[in-house]
Amino acid sequence: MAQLSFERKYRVQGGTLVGGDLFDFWVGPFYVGFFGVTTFFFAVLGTILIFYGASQGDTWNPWLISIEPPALEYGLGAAPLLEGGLWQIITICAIGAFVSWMMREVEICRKLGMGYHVPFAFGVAILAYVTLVVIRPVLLGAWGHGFPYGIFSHLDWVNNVGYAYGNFHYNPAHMVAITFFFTTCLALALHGSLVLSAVNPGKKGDIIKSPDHEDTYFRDLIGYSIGPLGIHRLGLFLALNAGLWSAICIVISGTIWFEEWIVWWDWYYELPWWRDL
Ligand code: UQ2
Repeated sequence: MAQLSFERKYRVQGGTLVGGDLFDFWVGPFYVGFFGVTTFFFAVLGTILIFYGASQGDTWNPWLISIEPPALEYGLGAAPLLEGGLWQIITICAIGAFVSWMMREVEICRKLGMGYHVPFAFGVAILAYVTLVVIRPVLLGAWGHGFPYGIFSHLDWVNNVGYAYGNFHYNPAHMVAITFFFTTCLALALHGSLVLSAVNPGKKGDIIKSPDHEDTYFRDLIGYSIGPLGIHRLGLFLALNAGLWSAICIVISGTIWFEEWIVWWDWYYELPWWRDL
């Protein structure tokens, strides 16, 4: 279907959650909607504040610019603009923009009569970010536990918070998260290569192969095919769990676990059948 007639068919009215028909229009290829307006508002305001913060800092080197969260002494209170207040407002803008974007995805799902898988998946990504800058700081009692908004500075933050618990790779939830990230890569490499091998089989003029061929390939190889729908369920499951366990591994650090992570493994030699040997 040509792009123009395709758009005429799918640019359907309705499905909005807020604003009725008021924002139910497109700007070029982009659906707007109430949440398009709020996404734009928060994104522009947050970006302006980042540039303002940078202008008040001591560098324009893009690697080194950093918007710092408040000092721990401010606790969960509001800080002056240049002492973490900007970070607090920028965080509100970021969450406002991310959630608006997700709700705009929901409206597009409703418009097209589709499932909510895309906004749900994005919601898990938002949850990971909110865990870092809201949930864990609130549980620890200070906004200063959030991470700074800068390229190198957030790397330093990850490094320092990691070493605060010894070697973070001993964190079992971190291990699970990494395993999900790696398995996500494996699944996407298998899926991408399999689909390309079927749809782009070689010589020009060859007829493309079908999902039957894809199934047969893996049945020949390992005796099992998860199927063309199943691989996408598996992929979504793996990717969402990567984000979810990342959020879990950091939120348990300092809230329910306070020592170096390697100590957690003491449960193993404290098992009853050899603890008293
Ligand atoms: C598959 C299938 C696809 C795929 C892939 C498989 C026809 C086009 C990649 C094979 C996947 C399997 C066997 C699961 C692998 C398990 C893990 C944890 C990586 O069967 O259906 O659809 O793309």
